[in-house]
Amino acid sequence: MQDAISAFVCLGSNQGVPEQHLEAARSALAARGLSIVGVSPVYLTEPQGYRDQPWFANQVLRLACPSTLSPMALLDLLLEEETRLGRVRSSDPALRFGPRVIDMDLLLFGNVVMETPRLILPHPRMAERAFVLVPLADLAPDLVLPDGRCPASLLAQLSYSVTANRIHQS
Ligand code: PH2
Ligand code: MG
Ligand code: MG
Repeated sequence: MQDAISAFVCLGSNQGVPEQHLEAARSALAARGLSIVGVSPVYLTEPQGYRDQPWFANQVLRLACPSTLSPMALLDLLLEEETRLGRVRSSDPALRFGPRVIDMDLLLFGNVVMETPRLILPHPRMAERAFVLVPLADLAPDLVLPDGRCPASLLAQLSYSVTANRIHQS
């Protein structure tokens, strides 16, 4: 059998009881047959992008994907499960980065680099986001991104702070 491919997914929620939505997301992915081989701590994180909204709970998962699963098939599965868990997408572009029950963003799929209208890998905004990079560094401290950078060196470029499980980023 060929080696499994490591994919990293960032979970996020800032509505209802966010930690419960993260738990429901992990269960949903496992129920779809995905193998979750690593989970970061859950962090409470300052909203980025659209700032006037509740703080998020964020967590990064590591999945071991069979070589038969394509990045696009994984994306489709994540979007389907977001909808099943109650995510409603607003047609208002101003709310693209607004509150959500659950978000499951594909950050990395092995060393795949791709850019299509539906999916860009690595995730195009991950390098700017402490709420992604801090849990990613916890989970995979030795990870090297396709461009040779690692989470710690990306974090060194950002202005952020971590206090217990809270991540502030201005
Ligand atoms: N997701 C966004 C926009 N801003 N901020 C935090 N802290 N956490 C998120 O998951 C997040 C965000 C769009 O998906
Ligand atoms: Mg997102
Ligand atoms: Mg998303």
